[in-house]
Amino acid sequence: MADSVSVPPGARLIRDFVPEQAAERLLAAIDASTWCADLKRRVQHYGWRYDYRERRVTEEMRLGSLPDWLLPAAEAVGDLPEFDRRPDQVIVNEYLPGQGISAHVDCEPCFGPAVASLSLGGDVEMVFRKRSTVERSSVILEPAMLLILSDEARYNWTHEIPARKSDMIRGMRQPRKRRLSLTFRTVTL
Ligand SMILES: O=C(O)CCC(=O)C(=O)O
Repeated sequence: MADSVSVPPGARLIRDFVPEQAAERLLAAIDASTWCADLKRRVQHYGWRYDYRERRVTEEMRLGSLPDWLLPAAEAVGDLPEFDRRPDQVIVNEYLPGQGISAHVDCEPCFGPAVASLSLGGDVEMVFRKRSTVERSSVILEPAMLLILSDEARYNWTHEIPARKSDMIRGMRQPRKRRLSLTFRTVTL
């Protein structure tokens, strides 16, 4: 159940991080790009490829600069106090109803001390669990909302999106819609 905004220490939410037109431009650019379908959900990697199985990024995995259409959002993320520079790696995740992402902490040696996720499309519940305890919290991620994970939330809590077809939102069970997330990271090699 996730009716209240409850995020772990070190996590921060920014509503309306991108204006509607910018969100539409991002969606159009993503939908015009090539998807990788190796996982249960489709993804696009920019800047650097990430190896999910080995949990690593190496020099050979550099893809190049971020595309122009990602730069305004990457600049804005890089200007946040949690970030020490502009992100140079972005993974776009597509979640269709019933799809999610299992509990994880973003690769610690691969990426810098802050990661951010911009939501587009439908609402979804994200669940946080404190490692080695039973503490849990959750939040509904809304379109155009940016979630930033730093400090405790980045290292001591897992985050996940349960793979289901609906979520409880403001007391009502709501069917999921297609959701996209753009996840911004700094590669630390
Ligand atoms: O979809 C999201 O907002 C989070 C994605 C995520 O946790 C990841 O790509 O590692």
